[in-house]
Amino acid sequence: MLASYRRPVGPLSALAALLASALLPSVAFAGPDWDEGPNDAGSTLGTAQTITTTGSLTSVTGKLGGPGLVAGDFQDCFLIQISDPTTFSVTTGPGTGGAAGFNPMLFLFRVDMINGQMVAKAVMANNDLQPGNPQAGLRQQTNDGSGAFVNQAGLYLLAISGFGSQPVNSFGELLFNQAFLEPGVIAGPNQSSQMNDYTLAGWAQDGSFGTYVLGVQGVSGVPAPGAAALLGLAGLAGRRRRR
Ligand SMILES: [Ca+2]
Ligand SMILES: [Ca+2]
Repeated sequence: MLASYRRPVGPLSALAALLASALLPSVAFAGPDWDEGPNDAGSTLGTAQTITTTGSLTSVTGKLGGPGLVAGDFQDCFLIQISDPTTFSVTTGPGTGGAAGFNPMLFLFRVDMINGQMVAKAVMANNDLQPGNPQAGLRQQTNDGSGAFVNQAGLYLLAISGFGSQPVNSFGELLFNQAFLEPGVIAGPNQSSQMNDYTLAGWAQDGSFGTYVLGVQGVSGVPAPGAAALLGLAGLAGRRRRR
């Protein structure tokens, strides 16, 4: 009986089929877009927003709200999956705006496990794409001579702030080579010989703020099993250490 079952073809489904056949050829393939939405993406690994879209990601829209009654909003952090390091790029672009003078900076961190703790380790930073252009961008390779680059696919933390606000380690030391403040420079981690902690612990100060749209390539949503496994691993390690 199942083989003879057919959906009734009414005017509506016929119209839907017609629309689908008319629309399909003109719909360009594009990955999904992510919107920060009303729940603020935080400033640390623990409070980052996890991007969970299926497949490749095209854009991220969000807002740095600036000063607040309870807590300010000067940095937004997102957990992403870099799926293709060779084509990886993130660029602030048309659509940015908000408060006058908003001048975005971008930072990338590798999510890793150190002594059973999930940490975000400094990879690269950029302030201005080129002289006269305050928009920021990241790609696979740095160009400050550090040799830092996105060497493998996996879980990363992407952070955006406004000029003046940059990440520090638990000692309050700036995580990135300050050459990143020069237009056109994508810089790696701080080259100081004194540095021995390259993990994100906080932010040096507040910066400018506004709305933003990030154009993204080589990135996808974080696969649920991967994130769960990583978090599970952290929990397991924590339990082991307490014995
Ligand atoms: Ca925000
Ligand atoms: Ca900038």
